Amino acid sequence: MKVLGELNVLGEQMTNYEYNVINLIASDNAFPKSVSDNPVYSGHIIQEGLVGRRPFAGARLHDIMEETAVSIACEVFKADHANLQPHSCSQANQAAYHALLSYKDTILSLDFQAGGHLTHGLKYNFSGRNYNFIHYGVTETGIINYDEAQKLALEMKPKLIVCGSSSYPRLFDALRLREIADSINAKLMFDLSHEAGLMAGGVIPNIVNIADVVTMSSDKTLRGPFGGIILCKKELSDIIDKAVHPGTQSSFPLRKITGTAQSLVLTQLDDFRKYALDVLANAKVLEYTFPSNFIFTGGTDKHYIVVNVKRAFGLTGSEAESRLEQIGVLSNRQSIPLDNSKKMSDASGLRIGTAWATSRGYSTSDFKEISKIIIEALSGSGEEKFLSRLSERVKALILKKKVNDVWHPKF
Ligand code: DSN
Repeated sequence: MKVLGELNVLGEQMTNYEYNVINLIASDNAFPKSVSDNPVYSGHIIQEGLVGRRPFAGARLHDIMEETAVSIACEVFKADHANLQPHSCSQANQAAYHALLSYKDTILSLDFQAGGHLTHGLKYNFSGRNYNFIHYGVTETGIINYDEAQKLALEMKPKLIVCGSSSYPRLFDALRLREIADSINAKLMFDLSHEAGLMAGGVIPNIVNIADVVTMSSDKTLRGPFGGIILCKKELSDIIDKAVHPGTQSSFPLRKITGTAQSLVLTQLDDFRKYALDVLANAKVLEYTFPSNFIFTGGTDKHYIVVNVKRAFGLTGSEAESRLEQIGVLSNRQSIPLDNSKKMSDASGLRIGTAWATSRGYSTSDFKEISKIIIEALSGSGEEKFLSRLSERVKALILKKKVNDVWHPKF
């Protein structure tokens, strides 16, 4: 069939492309070959519903597998309960809201421009349309404005307080947020989509038991197959499970659950801890190379930095992203606080992450070279001749890595 043939060619080109760039998109990662080559379950059976209450026959083993996977997640994150069915962290957030709230209830969350996620109340998203979101932001230094969060909480009495981010590179003060939530008897939810792997690897503090509900991606720093996870307090386990099914989802592939469990087990090995430490060390190289006054919050505690490329290089985030793409480096534009841009295409920030490249074996000395290349690319005029010289330096780094390339792109 002609169309399938074309897709095959495109697929091959895409895989080739993926192996010939350095991917610094902070939400991306490479998938360990040890998992992709040795899945504990490689079948295609789907399942739905809750353990012991399935709508399909043949679920005896599924139930045991899901229970085992859930207990692994609880052990890794020291959580009371886990649900591994959400198709992604966005779906996990949807289910958490469905469990805890009614239509138009008030939620207090971190502003999108300050690093919040689109499922934390952006007006174009289901969250902004179905719930009454109010937002706290950051202070002049870029750090979360907890006093503002407290003031808004007392004034507006939200039913839920959400913290977590897509582009807030600092750890947040989980205990302060707990105190604010308790002062108005609100529930507290953390979206740890980005930092879950760093937490599982023990290189940043585990704040799971401070919240009532925690959501996360299994495919970002956690380095598992694509998907979402919800963790919660014991007393919420029933409403969270029911909010996933039948509340917001129907079936899921069983191998999503087993693949996630397998990845979670790997997070407890020394190798993973080393990877997680290297992710942080590589992000520190980025932090030290860019002048701190151009970095959102002045630095990072996680796996990425957000640079104000408008102030640093006179480029929009989108222009910077596309210039780096030309030399084989992938990153993404990012809005930042006090950014006057109305559209993402005019945003002043650029987010640069280290998880994918660290998984592919790039070390701090490689990141020194990567940082230099990025700064040279963004400082220059963008002339073709100049960029192609930088592109050669990127290629040299990629070739060097191919020698020890044991990672697959995620699937
Ligand atoms: N859009 C993802 C990110 O890049 O952070 C999160 O869903």
